[in-house]
Amino acid sequence: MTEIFKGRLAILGLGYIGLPTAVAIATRGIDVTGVDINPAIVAAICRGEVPFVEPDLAVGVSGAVAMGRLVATSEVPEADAFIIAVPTPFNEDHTADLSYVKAAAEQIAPRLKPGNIVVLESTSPPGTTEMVSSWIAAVRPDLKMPRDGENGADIYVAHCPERVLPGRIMIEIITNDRVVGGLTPLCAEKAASIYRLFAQGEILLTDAASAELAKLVENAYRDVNIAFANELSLISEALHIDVWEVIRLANRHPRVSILSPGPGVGGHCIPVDPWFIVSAAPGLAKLIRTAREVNDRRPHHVAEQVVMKAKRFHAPTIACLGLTFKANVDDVRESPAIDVVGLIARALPDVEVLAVDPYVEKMPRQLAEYGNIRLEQAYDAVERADIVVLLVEHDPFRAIRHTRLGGKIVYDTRGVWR
Ligand code: SAJ
Repeated sequence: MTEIFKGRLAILGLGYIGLPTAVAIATRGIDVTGVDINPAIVAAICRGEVPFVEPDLAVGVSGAVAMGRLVATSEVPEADAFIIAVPTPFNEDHTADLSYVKAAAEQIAPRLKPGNIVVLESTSPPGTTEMVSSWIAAVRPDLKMPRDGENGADIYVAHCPERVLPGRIMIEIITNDRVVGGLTPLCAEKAASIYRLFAQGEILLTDAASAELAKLVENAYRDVNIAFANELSLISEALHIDVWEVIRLANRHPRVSILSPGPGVGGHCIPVDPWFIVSAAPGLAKLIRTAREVNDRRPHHVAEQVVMKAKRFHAPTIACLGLTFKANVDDVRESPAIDVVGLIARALPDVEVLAVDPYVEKMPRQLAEYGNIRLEQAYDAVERADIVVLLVEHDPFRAIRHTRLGGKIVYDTRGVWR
């Protein structure tokens, strides 16, 4: 059976995943309603604009809105399929905060009719898709929700985790393989009919819990690999060996592929998702927990190194290049670079810290409390600085000429100026 979805579709959450997915589906001739609780986001999309930077997304949104295929609103409409793409942050104790997912399920519930499909795309701990089904059941006891081992249900519920890389979302949303896990095999098949509209990668059908854990495992795998690289960086530093050279050589082995050390792991996925595994199996997920701790400690280590270097000067100027959570994006949430800049500014209150980022126009909220941080253009900051700290490998920073760094202390946490 290779059914392809026809009908109307609603997507709840118009962020980095919901909006690109809405565009991918709308441009395949499906009427899509995007729903968001933030009126500014709804208004921007209605004007055909994108509220954040992501290559090729702006042209997709303006095209889909102009064609009348994509509309945005704050009310959940009636539809044939609903995709939930809201955030799943974590609580203080590292358990998942499912309040947005629950609210979305409860908003969808009153609109549901027999035959409708509900897909959870938000990254979630094992068991969440099952919970979505029970939250809906609590509002709509009249509907027969899917139950494993039973045929026949009014509503099809599945999990299809997103796997796109910020900065390459519009490409990867089409080309990546997709995992679709249903509460029953028929649920998976129904949900897959939506992704067949636009996905060129393979669609892999499974059960909901396996899909949930597979997604978390992908990001935990990357986190552990980066933690390994960060630990190698500490070891190499102590042994006065260049970690980048060591990794470059080791990676020439046909079965070794070590990621890169850096000032820490940011974004909303990799530093979050491993904790969902840890909280699902606290006594067992030891390596995964340690990797998290190693990576969370990185910004402190980098800041301590900079402070030590600064002590050699009377009143040094420190330029920190990069504020976003990774290269060539404008996203500063969960950014280790911001943590490093804040830690330096706090440890050296009398020192001027120049923060530089071509993607950041105003002082990020997290740094606003410090009186000794200034946003500066790259050229001026590098010119004035005694110490230059590279925190994010944005393309314009890679292009800075070595001659401009002459006579300065350079701390390149990304290994791009070697
Ligand atoms: N980082 C390093 N060293 C590296 C690679 C990355 O320190 O060698 C840092 C980055 O600077 C950044 C953080 O890790 O701070 C995360 O960046 P990333 O590019 O690895 O990942 P994200 O968060 O942009 O996207 C990840 C992706 N997951 C995987 O590659 C397994 C993406 O495919 C997922 O869709 C996304 O998480 C998500 O939404 O879960």
